[in-house]
Amino acid sequence: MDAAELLPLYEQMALIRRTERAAHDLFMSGLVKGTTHLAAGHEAIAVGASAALRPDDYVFATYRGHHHALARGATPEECLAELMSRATGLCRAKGGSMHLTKASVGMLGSYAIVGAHLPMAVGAAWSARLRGTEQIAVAFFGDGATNIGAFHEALNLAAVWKLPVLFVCENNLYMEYTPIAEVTAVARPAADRASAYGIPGEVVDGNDVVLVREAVAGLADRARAGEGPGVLEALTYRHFGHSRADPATYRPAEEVERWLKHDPLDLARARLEALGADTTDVDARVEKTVAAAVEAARNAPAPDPGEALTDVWADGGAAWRT
Ligand SMILES: Cc1ncc(C[n+]2csc(CCOP(=O)(O)OP(=O)(O)O)c2C)c(N)n1
Repeated sequence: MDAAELLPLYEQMALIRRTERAAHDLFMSGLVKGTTHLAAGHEAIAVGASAALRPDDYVFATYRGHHHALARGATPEECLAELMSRATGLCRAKGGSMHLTKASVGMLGSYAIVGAHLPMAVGAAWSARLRGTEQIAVAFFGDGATNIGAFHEALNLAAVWKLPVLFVCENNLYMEYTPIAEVTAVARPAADRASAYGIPGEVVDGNDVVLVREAVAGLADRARAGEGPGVLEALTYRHFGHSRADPATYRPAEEVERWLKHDPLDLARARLEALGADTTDVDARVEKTVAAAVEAARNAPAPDPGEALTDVWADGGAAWRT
C-alpha cells in the first residue's frame, strides 16, 4: 500500500482514537447517558475492513461499536451527541453508545446482546443473495461471542447456504474481566472453530490496518464470487477497561505494556514514515475536528419529547403478516 492510500486510513484511525478519548472524558464528566464501551486500540480492524468493503455492504457491530460507525462514515459530532442523548445524535438520542446505527452508510447497528447480531448478518447476506446485488454482510464481534450458541448457529447456516457473510472476531483476549483462554477449548476461539463448519478461518494482526484490509479483501472477494462465508480472527487489545470506568486492573502490567507498544496508530505511522510521509497535518486536523465535535455536541439541544415514539417501529408493510 502506498502513502496516498495509507494516509486516509491513518486519518480515520486517528479520528476514532481522538473521538474515543473525548467519549471517555465526557463519560468521566458525567455527560454520557448510560454506559459506554470504548474501542481505542481496535481502530485498525474497523478501518482496514471498511477500506476493503463496498459502500453498500452491510456492517453489524457490538455495543463496542463506535469505531465501526465512524469508519463507515458517521461523524464524531453525531456519535458524541448520541452518547450525550442530544437531538443531533446519530439516532436522535434513541440509541446511545451501545446502539449506534446509520443505515444510509450500511451501518446496520450495534447490538448489546452478545452474539445476537451474527444471525442478523446472515439474514442480511441472504437478502443480498435473493436480490442478486453482490453485497456482503460483515458481523464484528468479540472473542466472548464465540462461546455463545448464536455464533455457531450463524456459522452453520451461512455455510449450508453458502452466504456472502464475513464473521470478524475482534479478539482482545478478554471478555468482560475473564481471559478468553481460561474458558475456551481452542487457542483461536473464532478461527479454530471455522473448520468445524467448512469455513476458511484466518488469523490476522488486528492492529495492522494494511494486513486487516488485505485479509478482509480476500475473504470479501470469495464471498462476492459465491464461494461462501469467511471467518477472520483479528488479534488486538483494548486500551481502556471493558466499560464505564473499569480500570482493567485484572490485566498483567507487562501484557498491557507489550500491547501498548504494538499500537495500531504507531504501526501505521511507522509505515508512513518509511514511505516518506508525515502525519503532522493529519494529527492537527483530527484534533480540530474532534474538539469542534465535542463543543457542538455539548451545546446541542435535548431531544423533543414529542418525538419519543417516532422511528421506533418499521412496519415494512403488512403483507408479510398472516
Ligand atoms: C447474551 C449476553 N450475555 C451476557 C452479556 C453481558 N456482557 C456484556 S459484554 C460481555 C463480554 C463480551 O466479551 P467479548 O465478546 O469478548 O467482547 P468485548 O467486550 O471484549 O469486545 C458480557 C458477558 C450480554 N450483554 N449478552
